[in-house]
Amino acid sequence: MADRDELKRAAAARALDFVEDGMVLGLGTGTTAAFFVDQLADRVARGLRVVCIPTSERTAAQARRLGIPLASFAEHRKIDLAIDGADEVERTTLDLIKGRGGALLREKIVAAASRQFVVIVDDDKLVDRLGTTGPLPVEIVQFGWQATAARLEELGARSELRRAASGEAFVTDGGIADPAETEGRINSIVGVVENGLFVGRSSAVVASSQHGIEVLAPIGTAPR
Ligand code: A5P
Repeated sequence: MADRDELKRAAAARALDFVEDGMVLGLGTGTTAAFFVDQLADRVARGLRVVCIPTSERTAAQARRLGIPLASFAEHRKIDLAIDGADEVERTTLDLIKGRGGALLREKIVAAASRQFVVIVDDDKLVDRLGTTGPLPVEIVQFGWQATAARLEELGARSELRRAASGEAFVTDGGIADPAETEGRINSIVGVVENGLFVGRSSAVVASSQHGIEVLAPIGTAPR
């Protein structure tokens, strides 16, 4: 029986197949993304040429330590391929909840700038409906957070402050019925910076399980 870390490592290894020489890569945040960064470093050491834009200081430090060349949006406005983990993946749509690791804003900026966005998960993250295994992170500004939280509750959620600078909360009882609408409604509240719903952004999801690896593609496209 593979343990969870082995499953994460296996998904990360499969995602390396999407990487091509010369690419600008987006590097995600979290334990699964960290396995990807480790394995990417081996390829770089063997001659792969890539430059990477990290989604957090944590990932930047790891990449720097392992000798992966880093870049920023100052040099590259578009990213060829971003690889990141997720907290939940909806099986049918490949929509995601991300950000329980606290990096959702940078992650979403990187995903939005990426031509391909490949998500790496173990199969525990696959769900029938988003919002069923935990809260939806919502990043809000510190000033007036109580008022912003009250507006979020008007949408029918229960909100809970995670820390002063980055509020989170938001899980409706039966999960999130319409992620696209919810994403827009949350972000239209003054004081909200961004939320962890990633709707229509996944190019592919690499999901590993005890039975092997599956590459899921959005409906209408073929898996690679
Ligand atoms: C970071 O903010 C998150 O979006 C992570 O990508 C997500 O929490 C998955 O993390 P793990 O790979 O550690 O489960």
